Amino acid sequence: MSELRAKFETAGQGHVFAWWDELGERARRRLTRQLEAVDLSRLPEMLAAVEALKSPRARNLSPAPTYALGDETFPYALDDAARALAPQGEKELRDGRVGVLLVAGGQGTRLGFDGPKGCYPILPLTGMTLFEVFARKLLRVGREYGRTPPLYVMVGRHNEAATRNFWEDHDWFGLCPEDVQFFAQGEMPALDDDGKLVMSGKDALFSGPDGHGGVVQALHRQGLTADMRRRGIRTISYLQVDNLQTPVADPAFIGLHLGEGAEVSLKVVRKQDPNERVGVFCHDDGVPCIVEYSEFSEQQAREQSEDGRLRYWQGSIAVHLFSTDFLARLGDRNIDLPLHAARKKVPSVTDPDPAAPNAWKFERFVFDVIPLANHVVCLEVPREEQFLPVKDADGPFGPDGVRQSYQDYFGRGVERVLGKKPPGLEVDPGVSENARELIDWLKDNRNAKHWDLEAPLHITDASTDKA
Ligand code: UD2
Repeated sequence: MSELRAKFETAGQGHVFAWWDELGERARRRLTRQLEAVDLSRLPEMLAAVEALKSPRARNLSPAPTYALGDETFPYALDDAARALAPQGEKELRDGRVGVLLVAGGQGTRLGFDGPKGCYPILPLTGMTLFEVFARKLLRVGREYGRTPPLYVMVGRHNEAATRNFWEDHDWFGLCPEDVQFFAQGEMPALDDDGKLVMSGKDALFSGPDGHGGVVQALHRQGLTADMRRRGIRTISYLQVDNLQTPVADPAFIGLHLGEGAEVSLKVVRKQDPNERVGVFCHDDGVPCIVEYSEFSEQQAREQSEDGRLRYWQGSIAVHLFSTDFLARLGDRNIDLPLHAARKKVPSVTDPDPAAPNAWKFERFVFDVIPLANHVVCLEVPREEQFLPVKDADGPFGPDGVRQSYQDYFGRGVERVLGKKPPGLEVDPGVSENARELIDWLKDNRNAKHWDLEAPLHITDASTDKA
């Protein structure tokens, strides 16, 4: 005990024991356990992250090469090179060499939803949850290629039990339980303006999720990079649970990644306007990276190229492919991604419900692996086909906005084949992930039944009289 206290005092953090004398036996044990887990050697890195936020370093940015869309008009097409390499991705899926990594550590707080974000009922007619959407997409990949990629789900400590219970209560949505593995990400403490660790109670240090970048070390520590290798998985498809429209395992993307021999690949969409709040893929001093929108100057964000379009147009949608060897290398070498500081409201023992941001929280960002990779490939994808995240309570990225965009997009597919948009629409993710596939499916099934387009339409495998 005295050793622990001396360690914290030497680091200028002796205040964590301020209420020690008031605490009972159990509370003292709890606090001791928590303090023993704190790595005080991280403090200088945390303070440096605060300084970096206050005075960002100068960057030497330039645009990065990207495979742009082959057809920018609905229902869109990817770059020819990517499409040509799709068979290589399909083979990888047939050979069972692809795994899916879903990060779902976030709560639905910004949505006004009290639970893990993945449990949010999002689809417009049935209220299917985000988790089920992803599971049904995986089952479809399994039907198509004969192998269902194993799923790794990263959760936060605060939502681990709720997430596991939800999947168990729903019988893993038809997936094989051995092929669905949950793992918890790490946590980081917070600092106040004097660089002191924030106490959330007299017997508790504040600690919050360490960001999606925590995934690299969490996979390694919990033996999952080794599990991937044991299963013969070469490529990991990384997705964030809030993006309803992202394909779980895109053969063209996988084919391009393998064909190019990349260690990391990423998908981008063309930024809608200079100030859109997405990270931008570019070069910094010639090294590929993603720079957060907040680090772009107004002038840089507005810069145009000769064709009059944005010079920095590649908005990251946080969809990546990682080679398993690359993930294993980062894990083996204990490489931590850089810390980023953010000013946030942090409940503390002196102010349990702060009205304004009062402290510094710290996160690692998964896209910081990009500069560490030997080769990086970037593919543009159609925004409405692959980027529809549920982020906020209202607006275009609120549930209503997302459901509207979803129905408008798939409605265009229905209209193209059946001549009219129905008043409401849902497409089972097990039937089709995008309007291109839906158009083909509807052409095949056009005459299989009478399509009532005056009422909301729910398209499932059972929607045809043939089924
Ligand atoms: C992220 C990107 C942004 C853009 C956008 C696309 C960052 C910092 N910014 O913005 O550039 O690409 O996504 O949608 O990433 N999560 C965890 N654990 C954590 C934190 C987040 O699992 O500790 C998950 C969370 O459940 C969600 C995803 O990561 O699925 C995205 O997190 P976010 O909502 O904080 O990212 P956002 O919208 O700020």
